[in-house]
Amino acid sequence: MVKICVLGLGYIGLPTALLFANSGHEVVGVDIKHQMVETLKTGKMPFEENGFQELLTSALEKKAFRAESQVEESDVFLVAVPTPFDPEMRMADLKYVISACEMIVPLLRKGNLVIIESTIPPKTCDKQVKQTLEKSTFRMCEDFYVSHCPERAIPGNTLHEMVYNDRVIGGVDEKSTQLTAELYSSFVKGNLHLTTSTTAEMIKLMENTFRDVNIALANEFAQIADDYGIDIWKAIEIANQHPRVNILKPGPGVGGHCIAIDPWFLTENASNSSLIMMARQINDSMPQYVLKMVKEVLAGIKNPTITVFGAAYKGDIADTRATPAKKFIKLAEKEGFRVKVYDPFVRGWCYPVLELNEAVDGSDCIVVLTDHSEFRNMDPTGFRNKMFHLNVIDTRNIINLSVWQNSDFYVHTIGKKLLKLPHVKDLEKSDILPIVY
Ligand code: SAJ
Repeated sequence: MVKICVLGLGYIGLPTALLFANSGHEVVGVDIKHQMVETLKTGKMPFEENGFQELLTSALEKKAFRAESQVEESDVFLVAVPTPFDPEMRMADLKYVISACEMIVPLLRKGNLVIIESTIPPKTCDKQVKQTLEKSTFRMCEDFYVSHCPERAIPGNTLHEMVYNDRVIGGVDEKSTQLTAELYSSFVKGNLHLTTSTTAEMIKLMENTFRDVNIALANEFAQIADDYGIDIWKAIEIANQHPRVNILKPGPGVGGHCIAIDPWFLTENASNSSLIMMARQINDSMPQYVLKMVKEVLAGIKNPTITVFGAAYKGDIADTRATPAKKFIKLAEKEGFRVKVYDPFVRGWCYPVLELNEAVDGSDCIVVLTDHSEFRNMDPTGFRNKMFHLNVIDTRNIINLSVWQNSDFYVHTIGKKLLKLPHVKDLEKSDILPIVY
């Protein structure tokens, strides 16, 4: 058993701390957010996901986990604080990682292991982390050890992926790697891939960049398909039958705290990264593309109201970090649209999230932005008497086309041109612009 101090009790730090606590270690979880620590002290999870509460209850019963506001002397320090993106510089902002390392400095002892789980640009362990920790009297690789063990779990299925996914473990030297691998083997059931810290830093960023670039490709395909009037979803389905092709899904853009940000950590100091930057640009421009669809569908309608279905950045979670919905709503409001929002998971967002009936009342168009399961199975019959015009724009291709069409809705799907006129009750046909989607 070792004593582990986890700095940062967010979406990754807290479940990681609890997994270690349930695997026979003594864990102290530290966060600068006082409220978070207080909530944990009462035995409650500050945020919910499948299995989190049970894990906390069991760790507390074993007396293996404590939440505190101050860092304590330990055998292992695990840093899982956020790495924000500095949009002006297009660089990783390492202030929290460095400040966490600074908190460790006065408590550092000979033989300690410091693990960075936070996402960091290549060379961070070798340079900034080393530099900060060596403000103590100790030297890296002689007195203390450092490694990068990036988190790779997907929000929505965090616990399962933390336990069963393979892990990448990169130490600043062999001993750091070995010590870290030994520790993680206490709960990880996937394979442990041992490498150097810089390679591990690069691998994590490559994984998310790979996904971003491939989503950008799908988004570009969708726009080309709209130009040609073909169904991109059918085309992708058929193309993906090829044994070496796996095209991802188009959508309203890329959200979350990782995929929309990590590519910039890779490019910040790179001499050639035009493809990665271009992919970022394509994905970031998707809310504009969706707005263009809305404008075409609602052309000619006075004082249009739209209803956004989905504020979360992806399906069946309440997470709104960097959600494309926010940019879309901002742009739509600037264009003069009145915007109402419905999301079955999200509460207390920067825009009011309404109940379903209130959100569709008086609306001219529903815009589905998130792939929540509820939207897949939704029957819109009840909206008919509430909405002003029966249009729906599906940016995820998830709604049941025939059910919505049977309810008299005009369905417009991204990447799937539908050559029909929009549903406009109160206009002469001659006033209506030809519809493209
Ligand atoms: N998206 C699409 N089309 C797709 C797939 C996703 O538009 O075909 C969109 C989603 O709707 C969402 C965004 O991309 O807005 C990101 O969602 P995601 O499910 O791809 O990824 P995240 O951000 O929830 O989690 C990712 C994961 N990384 C990879 O799959 C390579 C996860 O494993 C990482 O742990 C996580 O980033 C992280 O923390 O880095």
